[in-house]
Amino acid sequence: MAEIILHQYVNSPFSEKIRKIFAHKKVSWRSVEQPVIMPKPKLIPLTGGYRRIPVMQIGADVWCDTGVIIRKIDELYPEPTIYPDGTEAACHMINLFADRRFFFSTTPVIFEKLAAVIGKDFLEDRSKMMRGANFEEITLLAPDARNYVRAYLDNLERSLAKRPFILGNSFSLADAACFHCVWFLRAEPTAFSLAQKFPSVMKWFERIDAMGYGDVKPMDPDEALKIARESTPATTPGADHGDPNGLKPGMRVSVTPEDYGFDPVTGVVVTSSIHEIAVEREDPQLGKIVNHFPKVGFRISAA
Ligand SMILES: N[C@@H](CCC(=O)N[C@@H](CS)C(=O)NCC(=O)O)C(=O)O
Repeated sequence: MAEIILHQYVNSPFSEKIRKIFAHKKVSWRSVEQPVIMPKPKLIPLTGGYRRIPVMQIGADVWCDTGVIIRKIDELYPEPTIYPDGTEAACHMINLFADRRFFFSTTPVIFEKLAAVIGKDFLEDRSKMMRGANFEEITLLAPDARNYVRAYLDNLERSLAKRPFILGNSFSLADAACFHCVWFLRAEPTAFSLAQKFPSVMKWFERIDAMGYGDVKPMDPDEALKIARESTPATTPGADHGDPNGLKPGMRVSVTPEDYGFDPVTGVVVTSSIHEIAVEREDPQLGKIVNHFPKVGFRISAA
């Protein structure tokens, strides 16, 4: 198999979730540092428009969104599991909660202080990405967000006082998912002080922080593009015979995030399942690329 490449940046919380799964499964991977704001000229040819981070590449196959990245890593490296003791359903529900509620409660708390120093370019980029939302006004949300973050941390504290990990004695996807939110709080000292009031959360945080990132070596973005150009997508065609909307291989569709970063990716369906859709595109620089997306959280429409 071609190498696993993660397109990411150091300060990206969603990448941190994936880095911890790499650590748990002792995966060897390559890290390509991508820009924090648009333009991303060495990412977009791989994704066909999708701008969010992280993105995982293996040859000419590219996985967009951690929802589908996690499932691919787990398919390649099932052991050690990220779903100990039959906790797969609980893990995915907690993962969704962490991405959609916990993470979005941490951002106003952090940016209340950081907005003044972070630079106009970043704020403008994120306001555009959120379409309509004014990222500079995020500080107005901070008081309520602080209440939410404390409540989520208190829920964690109550479990972690009794056991080392969120779902029991072993690390799981639930830990990686909630860890990335607390890790993001550490970007700003007063935000992190909310978490520091919870002793068992802090012990858990330090334990996961110490896990490292697996066996990682940096890669130049041009090398990743060359690998994509010289590879052929490895995805085999397949159909989801139970698809409730009649989606079939060969259909031309656009796939767009439902929440932010509304850049559609258009291609021909190669395969689909309950959890994933994969579309093939012809990229002018790279040739054939297959992009994989989770079905949860994305809008699929005929193109
Ligand atoms: N649902 C996405 C969310 C990814 C996300 O929001 N990532 C942040 C960085 S941690 C992002 O893309 N921010 C905008 C950017 O980097 O351009 C996932 O699970 O991958």
